[in-house]
Amino acid sequence: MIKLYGYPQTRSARVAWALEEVGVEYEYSLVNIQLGEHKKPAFLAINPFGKIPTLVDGEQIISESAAICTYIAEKFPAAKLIPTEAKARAEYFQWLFFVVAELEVHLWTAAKHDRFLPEDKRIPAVAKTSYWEFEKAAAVLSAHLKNREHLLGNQFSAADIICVSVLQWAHHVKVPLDDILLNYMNKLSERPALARARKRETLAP
Ligand SMILES: N[C@@H](CCC(=O)N[C@@H](CS)C(=O)NCC(=O)O)C(=O)O
Repeated sequence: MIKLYGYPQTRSARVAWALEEVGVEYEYSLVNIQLGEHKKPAFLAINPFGKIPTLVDGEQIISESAAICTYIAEKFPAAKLIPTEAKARAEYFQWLFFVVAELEVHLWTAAKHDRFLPEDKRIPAVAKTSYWEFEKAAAVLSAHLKNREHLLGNQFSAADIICVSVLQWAHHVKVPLDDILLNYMNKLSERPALARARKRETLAP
């Protein structure tokens, strides 16, 4: 059975969401990052990078939430979380990489320089510039979503899971989002699979 290593309110929520969308049974293994379990030998033997989410499917061990969600989308094609036709797939990967490499990276850099790095490594100006970079990428995303319900138009995809998760994070830390982005985020956040994923993470032993 597929096993997801995760912790509530982290990037593992994206993977739980994708798993719930495809409707597969999976085991949820809680890695308590507050207690540093992700840096202990038992978990490092699974993912030497010591990061969650990590997915184990038989012999296959996968990290990186965008790669994991894409793997799930490919493995369970009936859920249609990734297109099959070449042009639509190119669009899927374009937006997925945009979200990870042009949007999320700036939020994460800002968050690190705001509060996660050791104090002597934080540079307030880097945080400020990163929020500015995030806003620039968010404006591109907003223009794309102006007349679209999803990143790929009519089709909900795993790229939306990653994108909505990044916007939820931005919203949570009070980064302003325009109405187009808020509507997109709020609408897709109503999907029942996300509610099931959150419940599953909260109930994890
Ligand atoms: N790019 C990775 C980031 C993974 C990541 O940084 N996960 C965080 C939780 S959201 C983590 O494991 N943090 C613990 C640490 O870095 O020590 C992904 O998208 O999966």
